[in-house]
Amino acid sequence: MSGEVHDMPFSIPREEFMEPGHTACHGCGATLAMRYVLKALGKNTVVSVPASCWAVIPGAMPNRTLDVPMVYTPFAATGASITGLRAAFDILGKEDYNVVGFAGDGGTADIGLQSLSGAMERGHNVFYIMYDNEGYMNTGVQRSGSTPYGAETTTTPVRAEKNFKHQQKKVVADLMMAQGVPYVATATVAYPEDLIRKIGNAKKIAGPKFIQVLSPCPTGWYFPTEKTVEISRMAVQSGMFPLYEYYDGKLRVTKPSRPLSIREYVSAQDRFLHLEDEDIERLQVTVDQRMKTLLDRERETSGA
Ligand SMILES: Cc1ncc(C[n+]2csc(CCOP(=O)(O)OP(=O)(O)O)c2C)c(N)n1
Repeated sequence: MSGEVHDMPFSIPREEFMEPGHTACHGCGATLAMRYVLKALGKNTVVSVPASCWAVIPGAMPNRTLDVPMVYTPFAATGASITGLRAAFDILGKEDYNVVGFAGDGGTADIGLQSLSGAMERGHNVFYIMYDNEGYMNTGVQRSGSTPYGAETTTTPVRAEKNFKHQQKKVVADLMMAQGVPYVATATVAYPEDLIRKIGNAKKIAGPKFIQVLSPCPTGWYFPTEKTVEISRMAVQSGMFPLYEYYDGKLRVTKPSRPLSIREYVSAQDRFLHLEDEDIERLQVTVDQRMKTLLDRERETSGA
């Protein structure tokens, strides 16, 4: 296993709850995210999925790729649907079932944010997994609140002017931490051990749990399909997507052991092809500031 995140001995559960034959694009990071989440949670799990890539990935009936029950929910309503499902499972005496919302970044950072925030605030025993591919990918690579500064999308087309996304990424995990959600973490598909271990920790908390999983998208980020895991790892090493875990009021941040520059990260994806030195520098400054804020918070909450 990689020494990047954890050097503890760890074994990934062998059982699979995703069958071959899904309809995702080649190299889809979001399929890995689902596969690892289900490995960590096991068969007593029900998944609620809103309009998104994951609404089409399982295929049309009678085909299916998941070996657990799945509910399709309206785009804005993942938070509401998981609290309803939780109540129903509890009434049926199935308290041991994991109820999981599994939504994209558009469905989480944008249209579903109030539903998510309400569900977390009401304190239900649910998981919310945001698979973050940094855009509305299922409908043709439109920008979302979670798209990073500098990225080209079909609604921020570069063409002749510098018309890329000029706003910074809205990080929903940071919002959830600020809201005081009992368990919040970030993870990515390059580090399955880290993701599975975090879900194991989250499981011990009988309340709301939010995990944001960076899930690179070769179709919308414009990189070769075999590089999904590599790009995901580079996002962590460059500080573009820091890995952390927050519970018991304490923040623990993973410091990249082989730091990369933002220039190295953006150079690997054509969605950033048009960026000039000053744009990359602006992104680097923001990334450094956010890392400093997280490390300061870690120090404060650890009492050190
Ligand atoms: C109320 C509503 N508005 C718009 C849509 C159209 N729609 C379906 S999927 C989607 C994009 C979803 O983006 P995201 O949540 O980021 O998931 P991804 O497609 O990237 O997996 C949109 C806009 C819809 N289904 N419902």
